[in-house]
Amino acid sequence: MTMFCFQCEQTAHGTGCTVRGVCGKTEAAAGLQDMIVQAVKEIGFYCQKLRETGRRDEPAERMILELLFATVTNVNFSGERLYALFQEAVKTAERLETLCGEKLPEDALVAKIAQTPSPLGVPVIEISDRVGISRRRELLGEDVLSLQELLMYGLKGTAAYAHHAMILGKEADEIYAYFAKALAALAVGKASVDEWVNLVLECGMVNLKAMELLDAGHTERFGHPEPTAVSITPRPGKAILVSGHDLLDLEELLKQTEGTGINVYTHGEMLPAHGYPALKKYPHLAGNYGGAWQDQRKEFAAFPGAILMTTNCLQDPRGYENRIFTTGCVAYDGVRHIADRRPGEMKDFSPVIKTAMAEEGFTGDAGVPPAGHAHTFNNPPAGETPAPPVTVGFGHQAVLNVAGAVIDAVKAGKIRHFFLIGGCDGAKTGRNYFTELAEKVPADCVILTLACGKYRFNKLNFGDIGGIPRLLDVGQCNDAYSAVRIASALADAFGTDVNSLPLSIILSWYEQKAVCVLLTLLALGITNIKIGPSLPAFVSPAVLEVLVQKFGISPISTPEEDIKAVLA
Ligand code: FSO
Ligand code: SF4
Repeated sequence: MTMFCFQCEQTAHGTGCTVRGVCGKTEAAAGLQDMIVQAVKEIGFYCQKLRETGRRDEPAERMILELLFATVTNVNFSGERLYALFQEAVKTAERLETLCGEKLPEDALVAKIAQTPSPLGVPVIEISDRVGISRRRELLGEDVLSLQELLMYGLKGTAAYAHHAMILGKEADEIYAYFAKALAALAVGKASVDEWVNLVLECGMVNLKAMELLDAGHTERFGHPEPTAVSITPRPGKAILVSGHDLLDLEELLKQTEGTGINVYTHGEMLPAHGYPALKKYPHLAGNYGGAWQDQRKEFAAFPGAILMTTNCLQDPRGYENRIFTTGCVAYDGVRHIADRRPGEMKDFSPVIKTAMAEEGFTGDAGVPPAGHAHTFNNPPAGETPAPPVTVGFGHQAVLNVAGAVIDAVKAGKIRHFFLIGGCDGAKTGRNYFTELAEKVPADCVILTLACGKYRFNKLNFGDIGGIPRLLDVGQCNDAYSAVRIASALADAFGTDVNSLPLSIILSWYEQKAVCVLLTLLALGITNIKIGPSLPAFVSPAVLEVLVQKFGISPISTPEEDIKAVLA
């Protein structure tokens, strides 16, 4: 079996991971993910056939989201769990085939590649070899492969957001209908270049819908985010750290830890939770710990309590595997997994709570960083003044509430330009660009930020412009929806379109959720986006040329040059 994966920004040598993922994914896990993706294409094909005859298979359509989410970078590393998912996928594909009374056509790409319409009955490893990127590149050529993978990674990211929304009770038929249509196209594999491009852009619009649903799910349940100062100094006491994006998991954990004396800390993409009224009301939601995902091995090792990963980004947990837990779509062999909630019930986080109680917890005086943990919090050594809090909670409602003041400040020339510096963080040294860029943004400009890339600069003091903070943290990566709402409202207020606003978008990307957010921005017609730290390996030179011609996409250069170009 030959592994080949190039779906994320840290792919080996900027071309592809071939032996073991830079993320830590094994060859076996990569092969299983290839097979799951192939099975999802077949499921999509049959879902589309059912829809064409006025039928719908809801469990299968929901399963598509879960299966694709499991193949997103840094989500599921567990051979055992991936194999179980693959088996479920195959059973579903077979059930649908019977229901449809139709088989994938003999000349469909899936059949051609796998040489059998269903993955069943062929050794796992052989299938992976037949359906993986290398084999498909031989059959499709570089550019069609590139377009298909761009579509698939957009689908994976969208599936993750739609899955979150689904858990919060928010679903839309148009999302499922699109997944069936796009996956059927990938299964048959015969679209023209224009058709692939259209499917890719449609993915962007469907992702906007998924993010809108998720926003509604969050704000209806937890209220609209409010500007909130978040402590980054630990409190003495037992502790649980919650990472990932799933606010419902956090809420249930907060409920189950009430009165236990355990303090709950947010990590990474959980930071925006502090802005939601229904979450910030818990006094034991104690603060934010650490930086972005790629620092977790050092920071989790130093955390004196239990850790819960609700979504990506997970890294190899060796050293603290006995006190870290996964849940939802996340999995790692040897790590305890909190099972899904049963209808009408909460997840049972008692193993996490029990583990936290058995750990030492933070010691020392209130407000003083405990010895040995100072570095983790960007704080001075123990005994000295703690670091100031960070402020979150600038979702669309909070920003639009002060839209009048913002518009006046722009008209009066007090705010010259908005920089949206958002996206993922990662381990590459080139990502210092984003810190330097934020630092060098002129004092009469405002920075909007979202997702985990913000940890590159969110502890710096940017001050304010006439009471409007210069750094506005819009939220998680999915809150790109809020950023779109804010930009559209500003465009309306100025009687112009988003491209004519004094607004520039500089995206840092890492995994497939960033891909679907980029597709959303492109589908909305937003041009001249800069992306970094490097361009995706799966975008071929010809496909890049299309993106450059159509949307003016460009790679980042240096902070000085980019600021100069933007403000020119
Ligand atoms: Fe970051 Fe990871 Fe939110 Fe991603 S924690 S990198 S784009 O999973 O999803 O921003
Ligand atoms: Fe490599 Fe990224 Fe794929 Fe992991 S997800 S194997 S790092 S390309």
